Amino acid sequence: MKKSALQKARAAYQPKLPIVLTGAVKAVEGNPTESVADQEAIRELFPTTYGLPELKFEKNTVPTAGKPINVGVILSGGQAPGGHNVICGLFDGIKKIHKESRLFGFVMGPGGLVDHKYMELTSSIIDEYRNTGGFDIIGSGRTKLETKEQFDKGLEILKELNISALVIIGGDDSNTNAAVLAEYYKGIAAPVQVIGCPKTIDGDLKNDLIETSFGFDTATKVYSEVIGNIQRDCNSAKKYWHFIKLMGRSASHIALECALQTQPNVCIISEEVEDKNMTLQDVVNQIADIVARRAAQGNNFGTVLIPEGLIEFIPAMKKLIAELNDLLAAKADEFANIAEKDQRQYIIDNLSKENAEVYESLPHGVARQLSLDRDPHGNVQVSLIETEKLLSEMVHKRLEQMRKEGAYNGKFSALHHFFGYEGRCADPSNFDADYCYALGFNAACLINAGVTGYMSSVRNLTKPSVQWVPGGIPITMMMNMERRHGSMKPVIQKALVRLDGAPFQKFASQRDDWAVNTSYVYPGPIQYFGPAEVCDQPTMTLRYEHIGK
Ligand code: FBP
Repeated sequence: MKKSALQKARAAYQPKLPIVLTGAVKAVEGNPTESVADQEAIRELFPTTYGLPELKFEKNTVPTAGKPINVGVILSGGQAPGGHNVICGLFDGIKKIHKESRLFGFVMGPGGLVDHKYMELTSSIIDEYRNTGGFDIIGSGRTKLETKEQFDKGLEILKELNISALVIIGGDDSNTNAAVLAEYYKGIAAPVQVIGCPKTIDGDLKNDLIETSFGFDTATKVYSEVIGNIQRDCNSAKKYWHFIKLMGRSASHIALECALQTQPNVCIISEEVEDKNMTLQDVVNQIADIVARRAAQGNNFGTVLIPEGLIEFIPAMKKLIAELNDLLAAKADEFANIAEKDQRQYIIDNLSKENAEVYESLPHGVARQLSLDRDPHGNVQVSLIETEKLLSEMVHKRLEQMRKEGAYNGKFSALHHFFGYEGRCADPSNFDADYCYALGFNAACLINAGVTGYMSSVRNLTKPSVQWVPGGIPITMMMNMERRHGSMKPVIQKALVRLDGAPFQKFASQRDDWAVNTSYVYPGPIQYFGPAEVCDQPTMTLRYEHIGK
């Protein structure tokens, strides 16, 4: 395969491990844990893996002799930069335990485990993928592991390959599955440990012990570079308003981080919209007011960042989606047999009066999207809803109304962008290259420590990577009960943007200035070689959350 010059140079990069992981380690147990909420229900569902202690690795003075182990690995869900390095770290970690250890990758996601599709990852394959973006080494998929049949089918191949540990690299839903699988295997005394790794560009899989999910750093840097470029174009031509939707599913972490990096004129934060009980029209009016204020100064251009999950956070929409989820789960077969042209009316007839009115008021495209298939985990596929176009059309209408009232006298020409897929497979930044390698290597240490139902955790991330703190946290600790597909299920609680958190507070204290004055920042592309202040900075979210600056 032909390689670019950067690919060749990057292949030689040696990710830096936390110093603790460079020699023999011992696992030190902390206090027993509790789930974040619904303790009784979670304890009952996870009788053997609930309440386990946190683990921290420390240097061991006595080197321990390891035995060869066979390990399986799965990439699950959306791509995130650095996934290959998790696998490389895991490979190097198990080889360090014993040189005859072997790594098997299940292909195209969790479905590979169930369908017995796998490949052995040898050192020559691994070396091709060091420090590269993408998940193409084994592919990824969104199959949800949830039934006993799937678990038993998986166990057959694990036994056949003599695999004693499975590492699932995924987001909140996939790690929920990892916890359920760990509990099932432990419950039936099957000799397979299950370890999770925190992946997602969305940045919503985090807590005190998982400071960030991998991929968020690189993806937000890629989006910020492009937003910066657009801002420079927009400040040069001075004739367009750019409406930029950013991936991130429900949470607005990506939009917020990009706003902190680029200082746009407007950035909507879904969590704030919900907190202030805003309607879609309120959001539109807020943007239109800023457009009008800038127009009054002769500036008929600007940028608006929109988190892709916005629609779900508008309280009226949230109620509608909740009822739709239940309705579509309960009447799935009936709905599937209704002709497409009649589906809209069917939904209106079956919703409560209040929600039917909201549904009817939506543009047809958006309404249709809300009634289409959920992903296998029951999520509305928000990336397919064209919120950026919806908002700009509504802003246009509002501005025409303001013009009639004498409150606006400008030109409004909008362009639309959606950034998501552009950043998910970028070559990992130095931060993600190191973090992912450490997460994978640390997963090997958790396997060696004999635990199951744990997530690989590497902390202290605002410090240089050699000072990072490796360990593990029981996945059940992150769980609560939520309604999915019409019934209550144990799931990892999503970390949304906290309005009292330092990143949002920082943004809120500056946004009025950014709205009217043109204060754009141009971050430029990710740099892999050069001074640490250019190449090794973590995200602003991480910096504000952990060191306040
Ligand atoms: P996960 O990491 O949770 O799998 O999702 C990442 C993500 O990029 C979301 O931001 C986005 O909404 C979704 O995947 C898009 O899904 P798909 O890749 O199936 O189009």
